[in-house]
This record gives sequence, structure tokens and C-alpha cells, in this order.
Amino acid sequence: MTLEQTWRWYGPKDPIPLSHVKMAGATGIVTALHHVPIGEVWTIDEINKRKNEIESAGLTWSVVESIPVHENIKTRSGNYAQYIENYQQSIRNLSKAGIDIVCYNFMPVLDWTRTDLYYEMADGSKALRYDASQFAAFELFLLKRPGAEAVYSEAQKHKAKDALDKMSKDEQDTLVRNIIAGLPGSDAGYTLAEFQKVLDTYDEVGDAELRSNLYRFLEAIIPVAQESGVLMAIHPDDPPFPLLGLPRVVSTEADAKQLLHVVDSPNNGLCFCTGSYGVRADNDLPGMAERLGHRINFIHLRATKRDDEGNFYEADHLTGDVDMYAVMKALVNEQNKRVRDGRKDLRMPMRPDHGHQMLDDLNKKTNPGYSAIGRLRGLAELRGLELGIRRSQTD
Ligand code: DNO
Repeated sequence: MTLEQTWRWYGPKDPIPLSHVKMAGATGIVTALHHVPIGEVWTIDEINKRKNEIESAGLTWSVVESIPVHENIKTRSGNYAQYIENYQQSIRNLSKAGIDIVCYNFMPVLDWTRTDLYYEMADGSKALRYDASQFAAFELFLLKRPGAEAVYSEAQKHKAKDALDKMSKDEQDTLVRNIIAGLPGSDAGYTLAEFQKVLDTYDEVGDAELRSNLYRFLEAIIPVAQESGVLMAIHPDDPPFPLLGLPRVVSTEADAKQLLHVVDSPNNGLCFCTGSYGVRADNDLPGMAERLGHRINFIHLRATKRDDEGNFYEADHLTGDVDMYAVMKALVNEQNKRVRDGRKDLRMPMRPDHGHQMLDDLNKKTNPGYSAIGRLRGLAELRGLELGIRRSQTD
């Protein structure tokens, strides 16, 4: 028994074909119907079409990542009731097609956020990076968000101004694009003006309101997931702190515990993303894997390296701040425990999350974070780590 090895694939438009995924040794595909507009029902027909395509390549559709949650659901405004019904129907339809794990997130407006998509590592490969001063420069001087001044200290504002002055006009445009045009898998891309308008829809939605809207959403969808035998997996905030005056409510162990408690069902589970939770030094990743393990329905393994200034970059899978050995050991123990307890959810799908752009991929068009070779390296390292742990437990 091993954790199920999976690979994110963006569908027929992904530059990496399924035949290559197979060679990487993954058996499960993680994907979504990216062409279906957010909020609409995923029909059985569309689901089956994608499923057949995956199965003809000798792979399985292991996890849906993601059915995006419409902004109206997060702010509980407009057509949110209809969007929740549609979400419920998509869950039922997936279940009819035999797909039973669904990842999603509840991050307002932006999905994952980075400032630099080509940060050069010492070995020449390229990584994704978040630079706090550049982000502040974006917010203060390029977006000019009303209210932004109040969240930064004078020292931070100076640093942001320095960062801005160091950038050429082109670099500033790239920064804006990196933040608002949407990274792969993100829900949407905006222009600056549209972006500010969407931010304004959160004027009345603070931390408490967003939490409550998330919990009401869970109360509506988890019973349907339970009836349908679908396991939901909420992805944490990336990065795990509030940005742009928007609340973020899935950033810490306490946040995770609270949402698991609100609807206490095995179908209400987590996507344990070590790269996202791991950006906060106060998140004890191995401890979380152990304590929350029974409710982990999907796993993203990745490591970041942070500094004291609020910056971080995506490190190699085994050499970031996350103690990947201890995390893997906790996950292996959890899977063994599920076997002993006679649980049915034994697959515990994991995917190498992101990877550096390296080797031949440096000259190819790749999705940021989702090139083939960097992820192949990550998967190979993680697979070896798991094997080593398992063998040392039985030998
Ligand atoms: C980035 C990802 C996110 C994640 C979604 C899940 O690589 O971790 O795009 O898939 O937030 O809903």
C-alpha cells in the first residue's frame, strides 16, 4: 500500500500529455472541467467525456481540483442560492460518474498569489516567489487600493517604494499581471479596474462574515456529498494570511479544526497542502498531519522557504521549511491506521505540488509551477521518501 500518486493535469490544453504523466509514474489524474463557467452545473455528459479521455490513456480521474466556488457564495449575495444548488448538482453528477473526491477553496477574489514566476535558484532552475515589498508596491502604487495605506508601517511603505523604483515599466506590468490575471487553475483574470470593483464587493464581508458564509456553504453541500459518497477537501489559503484587505479563513490549524467541527462528517475534509500551510511558521505541519489526519481527503506536497521579511519562495520538495520526512511519516501512519480501522477511504491521493522549471522545460512554454520535469523530480523524491519510511518500519 502507498499513498495514491497523482498529477495535476489541466485538460486537453495542458502542454503535458497524459502519456507523459504515465511515464512520471503517477496513476491518478487531478483535473477539472476548466471550460465550464464558474457557477454552472457540471453535466454528466461533460464529466464522462473527460473521464473517458483519462481512462483511454490508462489512468484514472482520481480527484477533482477544483469546482470553483462562485464569488456570490463567498459574499452570500446575488444569486448565491442558485449557485449553491448548482454546486450540489455537480457533486451528485460526479458521484454518478464514480468520481468521489472534490477539492475546492474559499479564498476571496484571488486564488493562489505570487509576485515572481521566474525566480532564479542557485542551480539555475526557476521557482515561484512571493515578495512582500513587491506585493505592497502593487497594492499601494499600482492598484492604489483605498485603505491600503493603513495596513503598512512607514518602514514597509519605504521598502515598497524602493521595490517599485527598482522595477522597469515592463516589470511593473508583469507584476500586475502575475497578481490579477490569474495563475493556472485560478478562477478568473481581471483588469485593474475590474479588480478593484470586485474587491469592493467585500466591503461588508470581514473575517466573521466570510467564516459564517463558509460554514453556511458547508451546511448546504456536505449532506449532499455524504448522500453521494463524495469526499470534499478544502484547500487552504495560499498564502495563508489576509491580502488586499480581504479576509482569509482557512490559514491555520485552528481554522481547519473549526470548519471540520461545524459540519462534523468525514465528507467534510481537508486538502492538506504543506506548501500553503507551511508558509506560516506557527503552523506545525507534522503535528497537523497527525492530529487532522483522519479528516485529510487529499494531499498536496510541496515546501516553501520563508525569511523574516514575509517573503517566501518555493524550494525543492524536500529542502524547504517543511519537515517533509515527519509529514510523510504521519501520512503513512494515517494510511496504516485506516487499514486497521477498516476504513474505505484508503487511497489518500497525493500530488507533488508545483516544481521548478528546469532542464528542457526552461525552453518550453509551461504553466507556472506546473512544468513536467520539476514535478517529476518532486514526485520521484516523495515516492522514495515514502518507500524508505515504509521499509524501515517493517524491516
Ligand atoms: C495552486 C493550487 C491552487 C489550488 C486551488 C484549489 O497550485 O494549489 O490553485 O488548486 O486553490 O481550489
